Amino acid sequence: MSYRIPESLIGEANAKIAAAHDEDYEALGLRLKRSGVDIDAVAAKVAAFALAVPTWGVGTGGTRFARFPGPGEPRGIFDKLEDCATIHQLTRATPTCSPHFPWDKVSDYRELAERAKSLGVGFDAVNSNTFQDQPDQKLSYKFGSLSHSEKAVRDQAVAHNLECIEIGEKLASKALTVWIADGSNFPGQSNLNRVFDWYLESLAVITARLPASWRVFLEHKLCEPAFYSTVISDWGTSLTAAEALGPKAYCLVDLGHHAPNVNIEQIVARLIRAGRLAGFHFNDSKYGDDDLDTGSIDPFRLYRVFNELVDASARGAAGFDPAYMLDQSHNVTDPIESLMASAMEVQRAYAQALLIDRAALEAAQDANDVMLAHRIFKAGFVTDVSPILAEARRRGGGAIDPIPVYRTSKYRSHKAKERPAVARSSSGII
Ligand code: AFD
Ligand code: MN
Ligand code: MN
Repeated sequence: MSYRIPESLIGEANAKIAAAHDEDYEALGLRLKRSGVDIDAVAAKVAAFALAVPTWGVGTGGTRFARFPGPGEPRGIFDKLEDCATIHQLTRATPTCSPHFPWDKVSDYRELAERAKSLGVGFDAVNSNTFQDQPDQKLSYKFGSLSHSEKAVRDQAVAHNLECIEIGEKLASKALTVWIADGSNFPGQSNLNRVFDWYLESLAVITARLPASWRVFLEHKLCEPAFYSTVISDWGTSLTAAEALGPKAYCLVDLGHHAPNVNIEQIVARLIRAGRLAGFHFNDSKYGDDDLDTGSIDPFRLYRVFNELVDASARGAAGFDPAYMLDQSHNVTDPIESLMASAMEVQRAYAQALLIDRAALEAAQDANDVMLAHRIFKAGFVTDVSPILAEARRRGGGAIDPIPVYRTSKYRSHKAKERPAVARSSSGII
């Protein structure tokens, strides 16, 4: 029997800090009431907020220099599901996980779907992988995949994406996320227009094969591993592609995939306006696509992004239905702890953005009262909403304070015994 954290442990841990938590929640409730905010309504919204965990995130990540695996790492998708379920069990924020193929391939998807169901998790978008060569692969992706100069390579990459859709259907997924590493390292290496045409040709075939209820998420990235140009480099290229591909194609925003200092929230606003925002890969960064824990470097940026999302939802923006996911690499922490902390940071930004007095903000903007507008805007960010997040978790059956409960359970040592180390796949490297 594989170890799961007993519900009684969560109950006991909650009981110990319940009185202090109630006091904090009540005090914050009174404070918010003075500004006309109903704390229970905010807690209900936070409780209803869901985001997906990437299956590749529960293993220890690595850089091109080294990988330092921890004990009890998941050995395959079934182990990864257990870890994803544990993150959800304690945080009640991550009811789904997002699989990546071929990393998460199994012989029986019905068994996988049933296992997920019994663990209380579902599947979010499926991710294709044409940025690596697999041992049994006929043609190499060294010089590209969906935008390769040779049709045979493009066809192979298209076929892989179609297989991902087929698998995704068996897992009740509703979207395919496509990130390609295609691009060039030398000026002149490829024609910047022809590669985009080839990409569009390939994506048109994939998009045409999507089931009726599915969407395709195009994930852009400015650089890496192609350091001179990437084929889908930015939101402008992504939007151009989505518009060419029709109503099923949307643009996914990974927070790490932009030039330094770019105003990501403005990109988000524009994509919402175009009705093409697919959703997010949340992470944080200081220098590039660092894949650091969400909210660990720049929580204010995350808050600014959520301001746009709450604004769009309040306005009832047409076609606004973003998918939320974490996408980060854990090199020096226990991935389960990092993913729990990050899920809570996303909820924090959401709760804070819900506190903004939008009518007052609009009035200050219209009156060109800059300082007042800024103060109203920032009011949510400077509020400690931790009691709201804790209350949302508690109401959902989760832990008031998840990380101490996780540590007390010794989940990782249990898994270290159950999961003897194996020769690893590269799925921890992102
Ligand atoms: C890489 C990319 C991108 C993508 C992930 C999984 O930078 O973030 O989502 O791989 O395919 O990290
Ligand atoms: Mn990503
Ligand atoms: Mn990335």
